[in-house]
Amino acid sequence: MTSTVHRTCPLCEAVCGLTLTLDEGGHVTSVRGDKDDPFSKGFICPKGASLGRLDEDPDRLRKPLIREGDLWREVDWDEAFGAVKTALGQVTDRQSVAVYLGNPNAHSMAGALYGAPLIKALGTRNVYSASTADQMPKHVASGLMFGHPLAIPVPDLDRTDYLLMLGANPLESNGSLCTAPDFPGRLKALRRRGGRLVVVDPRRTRTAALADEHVFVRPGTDAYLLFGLVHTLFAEDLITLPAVMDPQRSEDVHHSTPSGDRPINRVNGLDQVREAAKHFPPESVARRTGVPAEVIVRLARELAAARTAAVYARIGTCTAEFGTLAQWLVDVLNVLTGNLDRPGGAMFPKPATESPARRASPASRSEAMHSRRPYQVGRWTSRVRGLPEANGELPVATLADEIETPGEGQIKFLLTVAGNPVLSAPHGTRLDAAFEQLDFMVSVDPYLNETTKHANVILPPPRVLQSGHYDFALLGFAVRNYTRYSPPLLPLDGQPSEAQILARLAMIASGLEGDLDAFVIDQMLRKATETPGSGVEGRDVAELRAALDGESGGERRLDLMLRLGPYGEWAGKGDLSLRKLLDNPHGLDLGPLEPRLDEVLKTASGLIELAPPQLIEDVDRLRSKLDEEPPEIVLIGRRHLRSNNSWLHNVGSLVGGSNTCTLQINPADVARLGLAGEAVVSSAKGRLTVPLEPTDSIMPGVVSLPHGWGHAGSAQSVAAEHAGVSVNTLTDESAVDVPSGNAVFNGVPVTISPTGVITAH
Ligand SMILES: Nc1nc2c(c(=O)[nH]1)N[C@H]1C(S)=C(S)[C@@H](COP(=O)(O)OP(=O)(O)OC[C@H]3O[C@@H](n4cnc5c(=O)[nH]c(N)nc54)[C@H](O)[C@@H]3O)O[C@H]1N2
Ligand SMILES: Nc1nc2c(c(=O)[nH]1)N[C@H]1C(S)=C(S)[C@@H](COP(=O)(O)OP(=O)(O)OC[C@H]3O[C@@H](n4cnc5c(=O)[nH]c(N)nc54)[C@H](O)[C@@H]3O)O[C@H]1N2
Ligand code: SF4
Ligand SMILES: [Mo]
Repeated sequence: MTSTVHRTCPLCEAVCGLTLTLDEGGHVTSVRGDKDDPFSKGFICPKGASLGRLDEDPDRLRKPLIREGDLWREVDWDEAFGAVKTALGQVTDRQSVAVYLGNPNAHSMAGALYGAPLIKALGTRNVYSASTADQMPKHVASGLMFGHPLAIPVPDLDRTDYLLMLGANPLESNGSLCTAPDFPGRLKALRRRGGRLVVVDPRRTRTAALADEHVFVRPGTDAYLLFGLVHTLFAEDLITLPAVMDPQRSEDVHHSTPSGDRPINRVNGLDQVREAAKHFPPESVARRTGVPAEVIVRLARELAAARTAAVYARIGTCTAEFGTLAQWLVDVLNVLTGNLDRPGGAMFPKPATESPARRASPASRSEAMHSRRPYQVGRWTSRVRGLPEANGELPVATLADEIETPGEGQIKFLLTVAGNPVLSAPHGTRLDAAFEQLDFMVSVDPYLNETTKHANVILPPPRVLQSGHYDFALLGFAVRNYTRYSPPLLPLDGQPSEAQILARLAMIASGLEGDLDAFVIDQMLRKATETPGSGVEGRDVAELRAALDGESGGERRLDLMLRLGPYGEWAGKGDLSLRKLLDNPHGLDLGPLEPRLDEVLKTASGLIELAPPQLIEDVDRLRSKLDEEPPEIVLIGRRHLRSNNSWLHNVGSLVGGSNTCTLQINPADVARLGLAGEAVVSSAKGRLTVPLEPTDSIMPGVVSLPHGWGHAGSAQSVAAEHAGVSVNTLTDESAVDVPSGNAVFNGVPVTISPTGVITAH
């Protein structure tokens, strides 16, 4: 007897619904797109189609491992947790403990629900994650402008008339910080309805090929380009939104209540932005970016003239020297063109599990407003390099410093959860050596890989199909409001769920006994019953707790969040609950995005802070390099549709073909440098020999190497055969985006020489 089941694909941000066929033994016999999913409507990509093979990869760990010297011993769960407990018990200073949370935490219920309690239980400020190798600039820009690091507007893809996209390649990545299953189809639909798509990228990507226009840009210079656009809007008086007024020059200062169509002052700092932009006229910016001045001027005019438009920028612009400035300017443009928070523009999603506090009405907020501390970065700094904290994390670019440098607070104990920083962090090769110096390391990971091989204990989560799935994080960036829950499809067979693994680690770290979920639920309920407008204000905690459904603590917490959410049965505006999601296994459409700026804004002023002082200060750094001569050759990254950072290279159907670790290089550079076949790429940090892939789709003076490779000698048999090299041998951890501390992967200066000829860098 086979069975047909439905679940969300956990492999990327597109959250596609999948329909799986399982045989009697619980093996996946087919994977298709779920046609009845109202969001993904049957879309699937090659990764989703391989979910069965990934789920049953024979190299996945099934039992915990303890390392003794170079040998690994399979142990039972109690022994594994016992070893962690003993080692943590010997730690006298909790600041010598560090945790690193990798990307799949954004895709798992365990990561979303247990990551924060685990960090709290560890009681350390040494918190690192893939976020500072990724989107931290966006959080910082949003935190400073809108008052909350998760107030991230997304392009209203299905309705916009004009999309300016920088440093993103959704035809390979399927989208990021913009959850949109079938991103390619949505872009085609945009063009079909007469809309215009402009892509800015140093490579003519598949996304660029699909666009109306592709603009080549010199890596790392997007902030200049965006400032050139802002400059033009001011210079040509193209700031069209009547509602945007500068309260500093207005009688009618803020805090007007939202009412109908009456224009409201919502913006602070217009003058400062205008002043800052004066330094970036299109002609100067053109020299730096390689984008002709007339193109910059035309793009600004087009943006302003479009009926609706959105600017969207992703990893190519984030992991760069001026990542936060670029992310800030993206939303400055969305504001100045009147496109923030309106249909067809850049809008704030309203996810089903959003907490009551996030959407407190302006009226109930006004009191709290004055006592609230504004969003801040750098509340503390890292010990060795003094880099700023952001969102409670320190930059992964300084993890090696903190392990290697003796003194109070030196990291001696490391916990990694779903991360592979040896391959993913800037200059990860240094971490490879640094991890050897640790007293103890624990990894929660299904694979023995480049990072986890340094661990003393590896705790593997169960198979994908044994885990429940809810996209707590990603649905907050969805281009339509939507919700879907996938319960576990197969029983656990005596091993703990990943949620239980993380919860048990948290209990070990806190030294407390009891049920972590019950504790969290009570805390949330107490807060909600005290929050005006939560829908349960004044109600009895015990009674509410007893009403919750769910087979596990995680499910009960999901039920609580859904009920308290904006569509929840307790919030009074809907009837969402876990039960309702279980009854609707294909997911539920919750409608198009709606304007909601008043709910979202959490700044102390109650206004959009268009010119946060920290960012205006960083503009000086940008200005100081405006006339700098660019390096002769710079390195950037890229992604491939059949890959996923460092960890899908062990699935045979996904490696090979065009998914290989090659150096894309312009044929003019190949000829100029006298290269053939392979070449040696050198940076300030390292050197690699790589096969060349000459292509005129990349700008001269720019080369591209994907990340996540470098599996030589891996315990994963397929990955070892397709080893490739790690680009993060070359990247430089000493370079960071200043406001966010984010890693710089794009625009790394390199030299290239024929094999056999080594040039000094
Ligand atoms: N040069 C360069 N470097 C980059 C980037 C780049 O563009 N260029 N991109 C950066 C970006 S955007 C990111 S997000 C980071 C990613 O950085 P990381 O998160 O450190 O790296 P991943 O390769 O995603 O590693 C994921 C790990 O999680 C494990 N895993 C998979 N599923 C699960 C699960 O369900 N539970 C658990 N516990 N573990 C699981 C995998 O085996 C793997 O070890 O890399 C960054 N590094
Ligand atoms: N198939 C697949 N999907 C993935 C992943 C994967 O590894 N494989 N990883 C996931 C993760 S963790 C993330 S964060 C997302 C990322 O999602 P995207 O942001 O869409 O990532 P990329 O496909 O790397 O596209 C980045 C583009 O930026 C360009 N670029 C490089 N430098 C610059 C620059 O300085 N300026 C500009 N304007 N462009 C530049 C690159 O050429 C590339 O085309 O993808 C996710 N989805
Ligand atoms: S696009 Fe992403 S979510 Fe959809 S099937 Fe592919 S990997 Fe899964
Ligand atoms: Mo990422």
